[in-house]
Amino acid sequence: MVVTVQDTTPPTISLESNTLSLVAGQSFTAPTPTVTDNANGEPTVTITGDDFDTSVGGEYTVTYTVRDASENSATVTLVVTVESDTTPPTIGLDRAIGTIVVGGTFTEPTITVTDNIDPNPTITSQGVEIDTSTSGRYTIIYTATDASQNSASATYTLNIISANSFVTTWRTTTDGESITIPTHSESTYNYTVDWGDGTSRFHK
Ligand SMILES: [Ca+2]
Ligand SMILES: [Ca+2]
Repeated sequence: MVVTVQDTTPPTISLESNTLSLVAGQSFTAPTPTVTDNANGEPTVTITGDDFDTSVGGEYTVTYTVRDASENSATVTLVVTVESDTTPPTIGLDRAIGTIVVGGTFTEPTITVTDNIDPNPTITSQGVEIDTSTSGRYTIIYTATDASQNSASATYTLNIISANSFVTTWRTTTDGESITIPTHSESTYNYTVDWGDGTSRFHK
């Protein structure tokens, strides 16, 4: 006599936690569930709803279904909350000011960008076209924008000076020390003081 025992007991499926939080832009990997069944053989697990856009804030439900060989099934859900990224990138330039003589070559500053989420924020620059054939002063604004459209800017100033200009360098060693640059009252001047601490001031 052959006795066939019908398996009518569904598998069980559970997650360590039924909720999960992400910040927009972080990658999502569906956590592995714990599965048991009364019968021999590995029940199959299918996951749906796990292909949501992690760059968009919101609440998403991921459904796990486990099924044994006798078509008994059970489900468990995971609610994923994606928080919007509201933190702008940081942008830095290796120098805030540059000086070249007329006819010289402008080399862009080195730009350093970091963000809390986006590994590659977009960098754009804004400013008038630089004409190195005449003296002048240019301002270039560099802007970094992350995937959630948060942005930050840094300003670069380029001075193009005529060839008969010169640079005078002064070293101060004590706090509050003053220096005097000799000028003639009947002459006109056009110069920039670079304080050496990242700040500078243009004078006419
Ligand atoms: Ca079963
Ligand atoms: Ca960000």
